[in-house]
Amino acid sequence: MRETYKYTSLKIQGPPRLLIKCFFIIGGLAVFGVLLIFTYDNIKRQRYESPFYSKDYACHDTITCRNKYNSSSIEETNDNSNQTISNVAFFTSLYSDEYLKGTMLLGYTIKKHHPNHEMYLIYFKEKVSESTLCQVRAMGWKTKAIERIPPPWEGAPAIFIDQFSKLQIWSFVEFKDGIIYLDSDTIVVKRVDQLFELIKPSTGFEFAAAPDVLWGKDSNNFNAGFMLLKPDKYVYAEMMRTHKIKGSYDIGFAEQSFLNEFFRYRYLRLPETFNINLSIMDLNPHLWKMLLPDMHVVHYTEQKPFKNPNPGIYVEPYKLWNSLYEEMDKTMNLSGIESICEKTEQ
Ligand SMILES: [Mn+2]
Repeated sequence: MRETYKYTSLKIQGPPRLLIKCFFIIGGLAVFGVLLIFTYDNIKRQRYESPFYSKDYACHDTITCRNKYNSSSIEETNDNSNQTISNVAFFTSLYSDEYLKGTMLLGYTIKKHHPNHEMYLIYFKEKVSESTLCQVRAMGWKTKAIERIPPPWEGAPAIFIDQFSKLQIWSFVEFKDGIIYLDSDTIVVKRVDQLFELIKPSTGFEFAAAPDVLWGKDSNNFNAGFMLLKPDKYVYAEMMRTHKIKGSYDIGFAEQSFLNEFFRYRYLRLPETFNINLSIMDLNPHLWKMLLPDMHVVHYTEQKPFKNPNPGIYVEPYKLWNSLYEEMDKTMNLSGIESICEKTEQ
């Protein structure tokens, strides 16, 4: 009898235990899932609660910023006004002598495709030597000393700590029809000045950039190494105010994160061929060959040929850079420029 009892009690008690276990496991998973959705939802919502879209409205273009700053001086410009070449310019930045070679080649490739455009280089007086300035001027860069804009709070990686300074380009309002900004680790392989058409007043656009490729993946953010922009003092004033709002963007990517938040709903997305990021090679080396005929600008993000001569996986991009550098050397006599400039410094 006892044994039968044991047997039956086990039989009765077994399945409920299993059910209870299952109930707890499923219940646990459900709670975890809900928490996950809740967290994700909160992260997502934070973006819309960002100060950039709050009641303390941040303006993002010439019209809204002029209204915000209560200016009555809204000039009517129309597309028939002659866009002279002096109203537009190319810009780059040089924050240390280390990037001299990059700046020289960028200048050479801009001039090769745009012989009549002006080129400006922004730099820090305390960080760039006279010899370097002399050499970039010989390449055709007009030099403009600027003040450094430091990262507004802690956390910007060392390689990006000077990058907020490039925001000053928005203050150069003499180039009212537009500026094309390029990092000094880029080269131009096809003309890009047709882009100025995209920001004529009738289009309603004032800012354009190409998507970033991050760790071999396409990104929702644009890359700030190539930008088409319209300088404006009110937009600039708003940038100077909003970039200091702590926590409103990821300081880890410095000015690029800030600009992405600032222009998130207003930027014109350019094809990636206007900013071919070296990291497409991590994604798929075949892409390089496929995109080569369409490339306008190549951006040596991950590895700079002028800092690291070993190409690693970037054989094709390095070939391109080196062949253009040789071409420049033959045309410009770089060692001649260098020796003249070194004399100037003494
Ligand atoms: Mn760069």
